[in-house]
Amino acid sequence: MQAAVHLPGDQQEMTKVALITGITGQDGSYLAELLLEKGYDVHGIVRRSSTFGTERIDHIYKDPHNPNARLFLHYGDLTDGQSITNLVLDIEPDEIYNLGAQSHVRVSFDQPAYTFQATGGGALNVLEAARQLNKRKATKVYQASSSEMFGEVLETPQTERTPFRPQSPYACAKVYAFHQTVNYRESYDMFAVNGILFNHESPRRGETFVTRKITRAATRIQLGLQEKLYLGNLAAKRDWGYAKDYVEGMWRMLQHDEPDDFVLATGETQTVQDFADLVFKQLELDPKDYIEIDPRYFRPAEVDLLLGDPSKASEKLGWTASTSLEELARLMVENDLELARQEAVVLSSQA
Ligand code: NDP
Ligand code: GDR
Repeated sequence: MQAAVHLPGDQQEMTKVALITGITGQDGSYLAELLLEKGYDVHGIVRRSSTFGTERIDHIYKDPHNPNARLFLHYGDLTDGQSITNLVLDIEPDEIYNLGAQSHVRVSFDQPAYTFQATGGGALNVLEAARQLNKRKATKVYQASSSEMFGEVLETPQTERTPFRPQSPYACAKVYAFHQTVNYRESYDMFAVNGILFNHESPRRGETFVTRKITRAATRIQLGLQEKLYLGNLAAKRDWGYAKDYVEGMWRMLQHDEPDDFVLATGETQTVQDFADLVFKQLELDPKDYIEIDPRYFRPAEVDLLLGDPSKASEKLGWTASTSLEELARLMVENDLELARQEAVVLSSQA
């Protein structure tokens, strides 16, 4: 489907405009690719830092002086509400995807206040900016809500109706953002939706999340670059899918005829140990020889089991997670094996 709308009365086509917060992250990079493929102009908000943090989107970025450029980056920060409002009013996006967040659950215990400001308050800043824009132009908002909001296990599988019992500062901030999204939808008649996404991974996953930590370590171990892999709770169960499938679901939520909240999940759950076994097996290594437990990676509170029911998204959006965990692990292993090979070449050239 192309992102062009026909104006009544003439044949002029308008290109749709999207704004993505968190565009430099895993999901932001896949979503930007998807929207560019669909013909959107894509704007992204990036944080200023002393080094570039745009590795995940460098391959789709063109110099803005290039007449074919359709991806535009702007400095901003979710904690700076005025900067978000200014950008939204300047860009006038048709669709806003709020993916920016301090997204690491373990880190949120170390930085609870900042996590709230970025992950909770940031969402409010985006909604408020959209409300201002809505006075002159309709815009839609996607809020990146999370299965972490379910927290303590009250029922499985978890659905859009399962109550929230958050168990980390991150999850509490996401619950706040979830409710504000519903509140803005109902109070101001806005098209604002929550995607309640279960864990989704990829070769672009941040290296301190457990799946990528495992694929990076196992591939480095195979090439003799690392001896051990230190992990925390191996018994935790997660419903893991492929990020590329999930960004398609985000887009479909904003194309639905009415704003609503949707779970995206695979409907299957595995332990961290299972995922490690799968990866080490693909590399013909025995995980028992390499994995050790380091209590530093335990969390003050742990979400023991996440298992999502994606049937509402399947029925109403025609969305399903199409990549198996085995395939996902293979994609990640292939990518990380190549990175490890490159590292080995550099090291041997220095020897
Ligand atoms: P990442 O951690 O990979 O990316 C987070 C993005 O947010 C980065 O672009 C980061 O910028 C940006 N960001 C962080 N703080 C701020 C800030 N103060 N102002 C502006 N931008 C900021 O996350 P994912 O791509 O994995 O996840 C995307 C969203 O979906 C997040 O909100 C996450 O909480 C949520 N989510 C993720 C799930 C998953 O399994 N991946 C599941 C459910 C929800 P920088 O690059 O500069 O750090
Ligand atoms: P999660 O992802 O907390 O579910 O949040 P993460 O990969 O960090 O942890 C998954 C499970 O693995 C256990 N674990 C470890 N985790 C990490 N990071 N490092 C370890 O060494 C380790 N050992 C065991 C954890 O205890 C946990 O049970 C992710 C993020 O993307 C959130 O932003 C998102 O909202 C949720 O997924 C859904």
